Amino acid sequence: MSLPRRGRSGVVLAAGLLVLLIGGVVLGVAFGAPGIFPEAIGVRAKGLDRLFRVILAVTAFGFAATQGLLLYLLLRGRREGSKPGRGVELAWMLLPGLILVGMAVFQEGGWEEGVQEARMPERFDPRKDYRDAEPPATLEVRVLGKQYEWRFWYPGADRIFGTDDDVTKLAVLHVPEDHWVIVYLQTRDVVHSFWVPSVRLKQDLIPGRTVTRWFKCTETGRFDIACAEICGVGHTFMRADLVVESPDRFQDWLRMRRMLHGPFDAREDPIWKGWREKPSE
Ligand SMILES: [Cu+2]
Repeated sequence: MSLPRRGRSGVVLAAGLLVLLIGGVVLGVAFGAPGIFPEAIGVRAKGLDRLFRVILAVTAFGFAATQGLLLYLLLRGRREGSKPGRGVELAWMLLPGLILVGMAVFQEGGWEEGVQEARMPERFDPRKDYRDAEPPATLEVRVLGKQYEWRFWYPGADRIFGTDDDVTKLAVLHVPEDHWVIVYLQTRDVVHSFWVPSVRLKQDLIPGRTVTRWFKCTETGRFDIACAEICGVGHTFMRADLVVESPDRFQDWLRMRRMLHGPFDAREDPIWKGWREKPSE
C-alpha cells in the first residue's frame, strides 16, 4: 500500500529529524560539552568522567532512538490489521536488557575502586613496628556534617585520633598533594552529602553511621566542597574549601594550627564530644 504524498513527506521529515537527533545527542555527549564537568584533580576523576560519558552516550542513543521511532510511527499511521511479529517483540526486550547488563559489567571496576573496603589505601597502624618498612603516608580525617557546616578533625603529628596534638578546623579541609586521604564521615543531625566535585566524590552521611571513603589529589589549589543533599533552610550555605598543598606546607599548617590553638580534647569539645568512636557500620 503506498502512502499519500503528504504522508510520505511526513515520514521523510521524521526520519531526517531522527537521524539528526540521534547523531547530535550522541556526538555532543560523547565528544563535546567539555564544560559539563568541573576541573578533575582526583586520581579516579578522569576514569569516572569517561565512564559517565559512555553511559550517557548509550542512554542518550536509547532515548533518541525510542523517541524518534515513536515520532516516526505516529506520523506513518497504523496499517490495517498490522501486528509486530514475535521476532520484533523478542528483540526489543532482549536488546535493551543486554545493553544494561553490559553497562553494569563495564562500570563495575570503577565503582569498586572507590567504595570497596578491600581497595582502601593502607592506613597507619600505631601498634605496628615500622622500623623496616616505610609507614603508609595516608592521611586520615574525621569529617562531621551538621546543619549547616563542615568540620574536620586531624589526628596530628602522631597520627592517632584522641591524643592532645589533634587539630580541628571549620569549613576548610587541608590535604597534602599526591597522598591518599581517608575520610570518616558522620552527621550530627540529618542526612547530608559530602561532595567534592573536583575529585568526583559524593557520599551521603547517614545518622548513626560512619561512612569511610578515600581520594587522592594530583594538583595543588583551592577547590569546592558542598553539601549535596537538601538538609534544611541553610543547605545552600553548607560549603567548605578543599585546600591541596605540598606535603611540607601541609605539615607546617598542621604544626601552626596546633601551636595557635593548644591541646584539643574531643571529650570536652562541645562540637566533637558527640563523635561515635565505635561506628555502627
Ligand atoms: Cu547538608
